[in-house]
Amino acid sequence: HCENNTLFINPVTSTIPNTIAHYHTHSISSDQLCSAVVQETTASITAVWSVVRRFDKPQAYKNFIKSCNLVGGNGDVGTLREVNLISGLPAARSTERLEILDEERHVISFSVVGGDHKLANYRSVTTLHPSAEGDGSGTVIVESYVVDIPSENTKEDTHVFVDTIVRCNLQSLAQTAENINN
Ligand code: A9S
Repeated sequence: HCENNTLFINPVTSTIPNTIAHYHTHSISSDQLCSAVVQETTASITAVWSVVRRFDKPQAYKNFIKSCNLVGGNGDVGTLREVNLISGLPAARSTERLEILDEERHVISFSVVGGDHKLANYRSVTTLHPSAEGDGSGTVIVESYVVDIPSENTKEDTHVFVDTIVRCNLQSLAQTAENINN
């Protein structure tokens, strides 16, 4: 299990209600790793959710993505997307499946099911929570993930690599949402 890496990595995540905490509790095998990134924003949950819920449009905030096409499904759980990455990365494309889309609880999850990259069995869960910071109308974004450790890489290198990408994505998500007026 990965409770130490996810739920208690940052004091702010201890404010996550028990009904949501299980989404960030992953059981992993010894050849996998799990971690979580937390991002606070002054943007409202409504604004953040409007961006992050778009499984068909990850390029709205993920800067490593050039374009995206749905290749199966109609937006429900099980829908597949083909993501084309910007040049200069060690990969060109990734095929991803929508696993959870909970509009009430603000939970979205996807898994990686194909592509020319090394992140096998990648799965992430993103949840949104009211922020106690400032006037209380902001959002805490929590994204946890599980991934296989590639045989040619160390656990630590994989951890740093993926955490860096997720942190970039969440900073961009916060910025994108802050530019929306609601
Ligand atoms: O897209 C995400 O939410 C998260 C990650 C970690 C995506 C990683 C990535 O798209 C690259 C940035 C190209 C790195 C994939 C699927 C594989 C990589 O090697």
